[in-house]
Amino acid sequence: MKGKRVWAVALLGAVVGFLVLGTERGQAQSVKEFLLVTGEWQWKAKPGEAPVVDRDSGSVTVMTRYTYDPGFFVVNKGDNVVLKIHNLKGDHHIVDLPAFGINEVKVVRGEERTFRFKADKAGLFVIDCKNHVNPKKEGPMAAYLLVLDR
Ligand SMILES: [Cu+2]
Repeated sequence: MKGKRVWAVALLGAVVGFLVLGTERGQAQSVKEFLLVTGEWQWKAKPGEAPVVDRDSGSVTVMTRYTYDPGFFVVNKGDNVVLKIHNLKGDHHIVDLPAFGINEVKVVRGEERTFRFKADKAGLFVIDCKNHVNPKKEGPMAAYLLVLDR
């Protein structure tokens, strides 16, 4: 009788251990997929309307900025990230996220590019566009990836 109880406890332990390890393994292989689109924002003065002050160019009657949308997303360290970037606005953008091996990849209007990487380090990372780097170039154009350490 005592021997059967030991085997039952051992079997229960094995099942619990399998479930816990299986769950952890499942989390480690989590895939997070995001679709970012490029956006274009423009302000244009109507007749008689006062100009606005651009921080670099001074008074202007037209101002354009490019963005990634969404501009912020969060994953866990260890996640496999699938990042799709669809250029809906703008002639081309140059996507740059060197921390995860994306180095100045051109995405032309209408094109959707898919990038895959493992978020193997925690921190806040900038997805830059190297075409729209400052206000004179209708930027900065950036999205932010927060990788949580767990
Ligand atoms: Cu851009």
